[in-house]
Amino acid sequence: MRTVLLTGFEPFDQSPVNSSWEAVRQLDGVLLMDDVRVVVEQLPCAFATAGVCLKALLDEHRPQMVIATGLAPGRSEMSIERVAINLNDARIPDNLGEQPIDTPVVPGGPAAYFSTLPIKAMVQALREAGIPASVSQTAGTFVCNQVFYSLQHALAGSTVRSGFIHVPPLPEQATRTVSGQPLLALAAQVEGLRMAVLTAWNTRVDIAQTGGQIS
Ligand code: PCA
Repeated sequence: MRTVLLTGFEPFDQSPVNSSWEAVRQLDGVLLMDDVRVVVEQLPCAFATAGVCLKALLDEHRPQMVIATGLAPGRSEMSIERVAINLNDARIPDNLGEQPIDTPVVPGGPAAYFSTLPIKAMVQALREAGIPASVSQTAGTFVCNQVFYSLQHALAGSTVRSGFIHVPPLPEQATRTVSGQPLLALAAQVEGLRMAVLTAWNTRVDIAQTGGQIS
């Protein structure tokens, strides 16, 4: 049996839920095909423990592909992240009260890593299914970026492909977000993640389609 590891985060910033965890937990044990199973795990939202926890999960599950996910409070689309940077700069404290400012994720590591997933094909598959999606050029500088960078660093040079997806808030989180902000229903998030995983698994060479921005 081959394994795809899918992670979501625990709640943070006083929110009672984290949409990334609510969505990924519904895919636990799903078979992508007869011999490919999705395994789901939750990561802590803390700089000191998230990366350590992720590395332990890589050792435990020995996955063939990894997709980490997190909540992006200000976004309305499934954001397929392109790049992880070697920088922590926290606007708010994490769940352990830590708030690093301008520290590296990995001292001496490369400035950045690209996703090794077919991000354009994933965006296209979601859009064709009517699920809002786009390529994102930044995963921020908080714990999600730290996990994304740690993931790419741990798997650099291996055959295991990996990347990160930010998901929008759920409708029940609306009171915590800017009024009028689009949200995305849980069912759409779950289906979007399932399609993203399946497309990533089945697509070895990404498609050439614009996903860029002017600024
Ligand atoms: N989102 C935060 C950290 C945990 C999460 O779900 C982020 O985007 O960094």
